[in-house]
Amino acid sequence: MRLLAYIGIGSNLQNPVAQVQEAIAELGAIPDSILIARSSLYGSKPMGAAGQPDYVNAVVAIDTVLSPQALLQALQAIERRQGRERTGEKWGPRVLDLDLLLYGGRVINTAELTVPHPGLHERDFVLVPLEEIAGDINIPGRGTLSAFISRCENHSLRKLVVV
Ligand code: A4P
Ligand code: MG
Repeated sequence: MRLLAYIGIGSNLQNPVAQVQEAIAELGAIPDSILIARSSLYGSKPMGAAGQPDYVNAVVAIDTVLSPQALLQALQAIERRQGRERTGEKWGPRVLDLDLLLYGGRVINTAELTVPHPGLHERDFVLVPLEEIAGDINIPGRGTLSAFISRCENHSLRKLVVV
């Protein structure tokens, strides 16, 4: 069955703008899937460890027939290809982070996968680009997106003009 999945992209190392753009191209090449929409790129102040560089964030929508597990594996393969290393540091700097934000209207709670993504509704750098391409959608089990945007912590989000 085809459905829409939303993927959050984040990078704050090794030319983050280029990392995010490359990731969007790679996301568009995932088998059995079609890239439907991509948000603008946004600059944001880091959530988590102080002293790390600012992030670049974006969100894309993908029409897919892949299972959520297969999609997660495809995301992790892209992270690895772009040199992602898992240091174990919570909210530490990274070359590329791809999070499965929403998978249709599904709620998933397994050892490998929590969907909707657990931090989604608290992060302006996810909610604002998501709203740009999805509008005021329902976040399954939580409520409408706009209700969270007004409440979440401010990371000095700014739309980047990329030429
Ligand atoms: N996993 C479970 N659910 C999901 C899901 N919905 N999508 C599991 C993706 N992965 C999911 O992931 C650890 C495990 O989570 C995976 O093996 C998968 O089975 P990871 O990518 O190694 O961990 P992580 O992303 O480093 O998790 P962490 O530390 O919770 O980071 P977050 O929550 O992703 O946040 N500040 C700004 N301004 N912008 C950012 O983008 N990003 C982070 C990272 C910190 N600060 C930031 C930003
Ligand atoms: Mg992640």
